Amino acid sequence: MIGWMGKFRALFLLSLVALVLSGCGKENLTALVPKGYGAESSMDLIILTTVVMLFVFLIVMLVYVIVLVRFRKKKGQEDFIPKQVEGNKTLETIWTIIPILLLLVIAVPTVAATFDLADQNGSSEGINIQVTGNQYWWHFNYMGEEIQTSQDLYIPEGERVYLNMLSSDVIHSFWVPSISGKMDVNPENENRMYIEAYEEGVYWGKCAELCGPSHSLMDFKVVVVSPEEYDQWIEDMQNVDPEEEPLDAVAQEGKALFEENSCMGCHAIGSSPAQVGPNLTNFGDRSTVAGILEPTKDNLTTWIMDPESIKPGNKMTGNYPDLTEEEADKIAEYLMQLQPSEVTPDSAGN
Ligand code: HEC
Ligand SMILES: [Cu+2]
Repeated sequence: MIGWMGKFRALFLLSLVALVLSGCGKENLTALVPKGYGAESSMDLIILTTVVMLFVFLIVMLVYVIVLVRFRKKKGQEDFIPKQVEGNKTLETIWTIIPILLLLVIAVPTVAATFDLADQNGSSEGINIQVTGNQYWWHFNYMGEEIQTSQDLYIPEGERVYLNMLSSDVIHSFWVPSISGKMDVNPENENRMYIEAYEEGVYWGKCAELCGPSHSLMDFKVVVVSPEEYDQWIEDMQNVDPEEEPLDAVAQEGKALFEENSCMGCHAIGSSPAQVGPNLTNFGDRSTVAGILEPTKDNLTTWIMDPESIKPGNKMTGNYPDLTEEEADKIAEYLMQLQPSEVTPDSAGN
């Protein structure tokens, strides 16, 4: 038997857990603090449906309490049977019509928002990016710009960016909660959506469809910069010449090792569309290593030596010659020096 103290303690623990867990949301990874058009439109619907549900809950509770109090068995009236309202047409009509009205209140704005978010009218003049989902990383091809990049998606603040999405393997789902709703990324049948961010910053993206052992590590970032910085970034990326990168002596050695150890078989540096692995053109500017680790040289060396320990089941593991720590370190030095632009996640704030 749990006494009232026990019950109280359980309730207290439960409230504590709720309080602590509610702190788990990250500000740049929550649909509840919308920073973009799609997220705002979802938030409006979340508020609307919550208000409707709360309204229904309160009315039902009110009726419930009234019935409990008024029709409870009273002393001396044990045999009293209240008036029976079974088959009352008026009542039945009312409680059929009210839910229909409530559903309409929810359905009309929901359907309107769905059509609005699927609108592709501006796509011919707007920025178009081909998004490719891969186990367990994201590739971005800026159409018409000759720019290929991975993991960090740069977009200008306040502009609609049209995404055309396909997967190279299994079904993934593209989700940047702060900016927009999610969209499945299929191996066939291109899905399209647009995103529009209101505020500069770095927003977290997630794969939202179970796609393999490292699914939960399939993170990416959306880097929202001012329109001027965006143009600057595009120009910097277009002007990259992998052969002309300024590198120090160690990085030069790293570059040679990178070329000797079949890294180039999967990774492109520059605008070539090779896509077995992430494009590394601006790797030194990245907000992460492999989408999830802090962008430090140590983390990068660990990744190069043993990617399996970081992302189980990834497609790099075991597909290149063994490296000594010294070699991995030199390659890491080279990759960290690939910094073609002044416009970076750091310059975009947080
Ligand atoms: C068989 C293809 C293949 C080869 C060969 C290969 N990689 Fe990779 N690499 C990948 C894939 C796939 C990923 C993405 C893994 C993931 O995140 O799931 C990756 C990820 C990376 C990343 C992280 C990229 C990012 O955007 O954060 C780095 C750095 C990297 N590889 C370096 C190397 C180096 C250095 C070599 C050579 C020693 C190499 N790779 C050889 C396929 C390959
Ligand atoms: Cu995925």
